Amino acid sequence: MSIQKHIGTRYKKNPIITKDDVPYPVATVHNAGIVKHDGRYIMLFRSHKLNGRSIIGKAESKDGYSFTVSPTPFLTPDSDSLFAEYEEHGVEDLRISPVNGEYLLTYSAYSRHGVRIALARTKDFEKVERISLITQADLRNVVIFPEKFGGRYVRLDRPHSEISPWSIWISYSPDLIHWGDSRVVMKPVSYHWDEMKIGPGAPPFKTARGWLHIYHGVFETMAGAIYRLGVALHDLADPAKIIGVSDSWILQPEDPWEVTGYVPNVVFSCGVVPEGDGTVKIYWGGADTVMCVGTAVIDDLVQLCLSDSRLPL
Ligand code: BMA
Repeated sequence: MSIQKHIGTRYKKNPIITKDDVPYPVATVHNAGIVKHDGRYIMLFRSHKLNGRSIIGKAESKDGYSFTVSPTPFLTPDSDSLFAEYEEHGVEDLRISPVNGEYLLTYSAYSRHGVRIALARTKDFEKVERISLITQADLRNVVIFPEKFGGRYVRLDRPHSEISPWSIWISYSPDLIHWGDSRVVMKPVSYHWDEMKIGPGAPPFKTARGWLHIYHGVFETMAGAIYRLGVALHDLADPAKIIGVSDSWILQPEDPWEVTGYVPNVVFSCGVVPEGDGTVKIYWGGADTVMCVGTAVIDDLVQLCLSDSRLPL
């Protein structure tokens, strides 16, 4: 994945899912959360409907490369609870975190009131239960760590600000409903590939050296914004502490379906799958239009954070 040349490989048969693989009318397939559940890869992807609003579809695979899309969407805006008012303009960019024997789903809920994050849970990817709206507007890109720390759930999030470039924060909760103790953990760097804004990407996963987090960073050019992926390592015991952040991006738009599409020059990840052989499958949306995958060696990503690190703040 010309990831810094020697780190990672793009899958040769990208893109792995396009709108033509979806059995209901959609304009795009992108920004998917993914986990391995009962030996199968379950992907929950975002699609723009033909009215421009987003819904979440489901796809399954035995090998992580070849996916079959379910005949009906997995999650559409709610119609009859408090969630309905806040999801009226669509649901987007879902992340999946396995915690305590269930999967926590965080997704952007769009409405006339702005964008906020909704939290739902599932055990089997058949039944979904909405739990709570866990942020106010304007905030999105919430990823929950797969373990609790000191009895509390921990998330990375990304508030919007008119005063400071949009940055990555951490927040804690005893019950998945009330969140607080928030503080900033990582900021964009001026005149750098991520100088405009950064945000959480895939839920972090555990390595021997720390929690590895693939995030996105944005650079504004005269021809529009470029979305790239970067990598950061959080302390195993205290995820608010960042041990290292790679100075270089690990993936940038290069393939034709990343450079051109619904939104040009975007690679955006909401999910990765660490494998038992020391590699990680990284999934990303290309140009907000198609889904792609690549692999990297986990140790190489860790080393990048440790040996070529920029300051997190
Ligand atoms: C961000 C989000 C993502 C999207 C990206 C590029 O602000 O809306 O869902 O992939 O922009 O368009």
